[in-house]
Amino acid sequence: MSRLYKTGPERKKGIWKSLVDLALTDVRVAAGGLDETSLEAIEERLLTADFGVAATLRLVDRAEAELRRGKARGHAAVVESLKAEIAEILGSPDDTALATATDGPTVYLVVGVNGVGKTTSVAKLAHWLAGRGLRVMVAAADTFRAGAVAQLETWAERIGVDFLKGQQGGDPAAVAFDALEAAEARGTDVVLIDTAGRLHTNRGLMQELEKIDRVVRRRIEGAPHETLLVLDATVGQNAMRQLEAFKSSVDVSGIVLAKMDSSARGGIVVALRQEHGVPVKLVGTGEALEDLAAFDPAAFVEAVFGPEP
Ligand SMILES: Nc1nc2c(ncn2[C@@H]2O[C@H](COP(=O)(O)OP(=O)(O)OP(=O)(O)O)[C@@H](O)[C@H]2O)c(=O)[nH]1
Ligand SMILES: [Mg+2]
Repeated sequence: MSRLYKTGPERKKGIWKSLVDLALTDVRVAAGGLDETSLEAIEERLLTADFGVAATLRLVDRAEAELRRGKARGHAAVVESLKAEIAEILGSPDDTALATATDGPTVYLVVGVNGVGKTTSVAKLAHWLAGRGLRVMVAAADTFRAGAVAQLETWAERIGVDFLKGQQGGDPAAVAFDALEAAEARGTDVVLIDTAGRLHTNRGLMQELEKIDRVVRRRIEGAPHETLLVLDATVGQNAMRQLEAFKSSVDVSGIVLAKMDSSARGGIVVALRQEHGVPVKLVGTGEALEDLAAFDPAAFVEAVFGPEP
């Protein structure tokens, strides 16, 4: 499925295609005249698409208010009002742009539970940034899983970016520290720190992450400029719990929603923002280096209910 998304605009639209299919049917049902039944249908579809309870209620309330304003306001008006409400939840495009340092290296710390796509996302992001002419370094602060360092090193070689590693089983905070030292010395533009997968319920590993974060903060003022939580788009509402838990340890500034190519439920983007105020900034759409897109709120809003009937 990942091969579906090949080029620019088509690829962008493609990311949210399945979500469109889901919501479209019900709003079309509503075209003949929105009533309680169609409101319920919209509610059900939003929940199925992972918008979450809070955002769903907010959206259905808005649709209901539109409905009360008069029968003349038909399907198109309801869709427009829902779009406006979603746009309001998602906020301005500035919120979804990656922050950069004003001086010295920009540092992104990449975190998340096991197997969600952290290392792949680091590689994709490094590839993207390097393609824009930036000098990039990837740091393997996953000293825990055997093979993790080699995995990142292989990507770094392929992309042609700087790579820094520590000792297997060593202190990941020390790797992060060394990476920042090296980045400053070499004039690196962006440092991407890949961390080990950790279950948010494992207190010891969460404390280790807090230490990495502390070391980065002390070493470079303003860093990390982004703490990116990678979430697997296929896990549904469990993503909310992961965000909640990581937020209590580190200052999660943005989300990389990986594996969106395998999920039909992109509403999680809205749920995460509505319930935790954290924006999705990047979307992973496959296993290849090119399969990463900047999250575009306007494109998302346009795609959710599909083209005008
Ligand atoms: N389809 C799809 N697969 C992905 C995507 N991102 C990552 N993967 C795959 O998911 C698997 C795990 O990816 P990794 O990047 O190793 O995940 P990780 O979070 O670094 O894993 P740990 O370091 O073990 O916690 C790999 O097989 C990746 O190819 C994506 O956007 N789409
Ligand atoms: Mg990894």
